[in-house]
Amino acid sequence: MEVWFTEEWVKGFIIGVQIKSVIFTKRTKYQHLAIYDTVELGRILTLDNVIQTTEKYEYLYHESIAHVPLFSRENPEHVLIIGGGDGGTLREVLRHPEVKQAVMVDIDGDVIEASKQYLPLWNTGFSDPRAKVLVDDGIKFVADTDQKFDVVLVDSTDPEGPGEVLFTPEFYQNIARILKPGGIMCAQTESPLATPNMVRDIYQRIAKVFPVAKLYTAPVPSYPGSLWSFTCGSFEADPEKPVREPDGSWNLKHYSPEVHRSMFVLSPRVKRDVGITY
Ligand code: AG3
Repeated sequence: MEVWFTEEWVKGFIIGVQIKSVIFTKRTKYQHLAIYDTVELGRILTLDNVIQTTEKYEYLYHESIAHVPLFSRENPEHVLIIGGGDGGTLREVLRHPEVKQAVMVDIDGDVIEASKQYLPLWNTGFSDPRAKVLVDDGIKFVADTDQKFDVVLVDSTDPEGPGEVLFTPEFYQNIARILKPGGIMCAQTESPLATPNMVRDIYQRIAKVFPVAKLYTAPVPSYPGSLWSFTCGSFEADPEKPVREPDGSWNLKHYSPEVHRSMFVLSPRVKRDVGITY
């Protein structure tokens, strides 16, 4: 018998992935967590029945969320990741030798533990001595910390459920407060093709707090619309222009300086839907 995991991208449109086996499930304090092995996408992690990450396509998302803001900064020594419990973003951040410390704050310790155990591919970051992994509320962390960061990444779930608070103006204001001069933040901001109004709302909130707010996209075939967006916010740093580049030994699969610049090229439809005027 074939077993399929399905996710509704928008009302009336679902996508499915055929399951080989159930590796782990748990109702955590915050959400329903599952890890499956699948026929086509390798291992996948879902939260509340929403696909968060897949072995086949995780590099598209993680290289995009991490390297665009990090390569826009000359010397990114201190990096904060809010969310990102599966460890993929942490892994990409720690590729940069300039990074002295990467603090990752995820509210759900069960996601971190299950990812460490069942997603070995994602996990090279957790054992790095520069990684400081905290199980804590990201909202509280950014409101309370005295530390300042070169780069802040928001690798959250969708703005429904536990992730909702990570899309509020207060949260973005606190991120602005903890950025070093010339620092930059970058958040995952949903799909401009599947849920354009949601992207517009989030983008406009970020643009109210940060004088420079720039949206870019990457293909992620396992997420709604299969085109995903990220938004960088800063006071002066320009996220469109890489100031450093990876060398061949990094073996990146999506990111390159050319791709970096191309990600900021948006179609007329996306610009119109999101209300982008630059
Ligand atoms: N965080 C963003 C996933 C959003 C997916 N949404 C969806 N499938 N509706 C991914 C976490 C990876 N580190």
